[in-house]
Amino acid sequence: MNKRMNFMFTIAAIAVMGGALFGSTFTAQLNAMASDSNVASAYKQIEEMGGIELVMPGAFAEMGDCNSAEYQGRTVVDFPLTGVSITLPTGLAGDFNAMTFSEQIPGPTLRVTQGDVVRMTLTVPSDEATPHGNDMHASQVTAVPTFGAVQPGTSKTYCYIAEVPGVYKYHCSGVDVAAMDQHVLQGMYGIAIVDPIDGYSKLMVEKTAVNSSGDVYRDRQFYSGDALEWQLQYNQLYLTDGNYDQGKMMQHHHTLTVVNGQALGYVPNEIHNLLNNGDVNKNIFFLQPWNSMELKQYQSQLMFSPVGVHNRIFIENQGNEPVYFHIVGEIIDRVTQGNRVQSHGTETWLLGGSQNMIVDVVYDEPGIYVAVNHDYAAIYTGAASILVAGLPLPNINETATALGVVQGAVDTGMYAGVLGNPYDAIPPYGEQSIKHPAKNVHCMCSDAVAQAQIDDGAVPLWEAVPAILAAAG
Ligand SMILES: [Cu+2]
Repeated sequence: MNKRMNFMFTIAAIAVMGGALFGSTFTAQLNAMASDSNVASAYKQIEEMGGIELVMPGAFAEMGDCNSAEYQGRTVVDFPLTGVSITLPTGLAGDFNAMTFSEQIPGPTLRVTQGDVVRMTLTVPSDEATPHGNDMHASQVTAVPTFGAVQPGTSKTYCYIAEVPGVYKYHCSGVDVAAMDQHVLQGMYGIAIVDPIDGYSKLMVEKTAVNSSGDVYRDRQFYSGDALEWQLQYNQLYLTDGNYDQGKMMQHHHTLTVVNGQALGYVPNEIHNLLNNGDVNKNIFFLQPWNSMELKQYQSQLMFSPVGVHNRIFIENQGNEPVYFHIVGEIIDRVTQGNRVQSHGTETWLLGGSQNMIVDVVYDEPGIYVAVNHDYAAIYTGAASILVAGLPLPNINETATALGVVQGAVDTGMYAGVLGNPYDAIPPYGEQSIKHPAKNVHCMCSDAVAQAQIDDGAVPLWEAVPAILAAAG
């Protein structure tokens, strides 16, 4: 047996022994649970088992009762969702039969502060063909019956304390787990952001400088915890003729890779073509599947940031395949999971399924940056999202000046001062959010949800841009 094999054998032996030990302890624990009077001693045994203590309390919790004495003195945040099936476009593969939370993919983002109580209600309309459920990863309550099926024509409410800061997936649990893959991969997912109770840490960025003697030295720069914020959720669509194809899912043979529900949803559209190239038909980017103002809320949009500003991106891998998150042209300044820093100064960070992170980044140079899943199959099927930092495009600067709308860009240091940032890429504001100067209507959602964005002040560019052009003659 060579050295490596020997090492492997040792690992295997420890694993087997560990399994046997854990098994016997677990059996003793179950016996202790048999009568109520033994519950206290069961807890004590678990406590004595060390690390298990961190994981097990959820197994003893009652279904998220909303009258718990523990909730007194805490802020209670309501989070109502509706489980509803609608038809939505894919851009590259025809329409598809989507399942949604509240007519949008992803579902609405919940944002609370660590220690808040979430009161979550899922309603399934009576004309919906299937039950749905809601599994919230930010909770620590018993999965059964809390996340169980909600029948059409009924609703279910449960409560929990958001104890741990970070980003968390929530998703449909199908019909008591049956068809859960279908419901999630057809669109029933979203995130909860739990802000740390004592706020976000300031950001340190590695830089160098040259002193007066000509020596290069380390020049770390610090940014406040306040940030311009984004949300990016990665998933796949597995489709045949607009319907979910489980066979393709089993083979990890995706049809499209979606970011916030849309493949290539953050690339230029004909508005940008016009502003930069003087012609709606002269594409800037080689893949522009949502290239028309006629597409309304589905037309692709770009993301804009000023240079030198702390950006905070909440990222979740909602899907079935890994996400190798990378920003072409940038180094990620910080990666945080939960409320613990995982890395400073890294090129790419890997997210497995149902895993999340907070990426902090500052763009130093005006230019065009592309957030990708650095898996080539994912990039070319949808996971390329473009962010323009600063005001790097002389043509747009000139065109916007000619149209008399450039001042907003100059004032804010980014084109969002003219065009706004896409509504669905921006999470609800928290205490340390730098507000975007404007939002434009953008979502993989029904017309009713798009209208709600307009009612919230978002600009429908398909109306605003032709009006500006007409006014400019
Ligand atoms: Cu469902």
